[in-house]
Amino acid sequence: MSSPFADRPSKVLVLFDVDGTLTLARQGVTPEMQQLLRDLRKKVVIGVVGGSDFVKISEQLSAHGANALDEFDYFFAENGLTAYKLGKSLSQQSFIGWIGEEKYKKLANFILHYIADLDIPIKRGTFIEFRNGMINVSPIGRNATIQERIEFEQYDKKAGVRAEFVRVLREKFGDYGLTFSIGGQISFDVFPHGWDKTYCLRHVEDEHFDEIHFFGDKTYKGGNDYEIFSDPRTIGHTVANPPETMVALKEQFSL
Ligand code: M1P
Repeated sequence: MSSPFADRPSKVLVLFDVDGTLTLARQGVTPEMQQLLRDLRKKVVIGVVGGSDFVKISEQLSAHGANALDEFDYFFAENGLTAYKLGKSLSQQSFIGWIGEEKYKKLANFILHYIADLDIPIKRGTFIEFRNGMINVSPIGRNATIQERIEFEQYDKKAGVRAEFVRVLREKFGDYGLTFSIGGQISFDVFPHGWDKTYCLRHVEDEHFDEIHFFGDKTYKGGNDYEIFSDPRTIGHTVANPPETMVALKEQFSL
């Protein structure tokens, strides 16, 4: 069968993280980035792989009248646990199906007790966000505003609230087979070992790309881009923010 990407001059896939790479954290894509990605797509196959859920990522990338699903060849939310190829759904994974109600209840109860006892400057709402393929845990709560997020991130750099929380969970639930990944500003993701961003690579195997590039900002050990960045199947690129991504793309792909 011929590839749906036969129109691209190179058999190359370029995958992008979202927050900190294509957009600022939880914000929309700029028109300049959108245009650059459209130019890149004329040359190679492009995809996005974010830790967030589908609704949030598509909100961020659907800016300026665009429909995010139409702008990317591959669209991977929750690390690829929710996956689309050319706008068509490939598959979904179930965290609760994997962990089971009893074990999840113990984990959720422990997390909520731990947060209740945390003395941090402010708390908002939604401390556990239950997703298809993972849970996301936030000590301040996911209802924090953009400003409250920024302040929490600064506070957490010194206080290490999330690092200590994750340490305790790893110790307490060591036999659960879970990965705890601090990827954003106010929270961390919890999912089974192997359900990190490398998970999405299984969805592209059938296209036998010559090269798979990955651009991300949290590519250091412990960051949620680390596994896919250092995977032998990818060529990893570290960027600090969206403007740096644009410079790197222009250089790498002569745009
Ligand atoms: O994409 C990185 C992370 O973005 C969000 O993190 P936070 O709300 O802490 O900034 C979350 O959606 C998280 O799941 C994701 O990994």
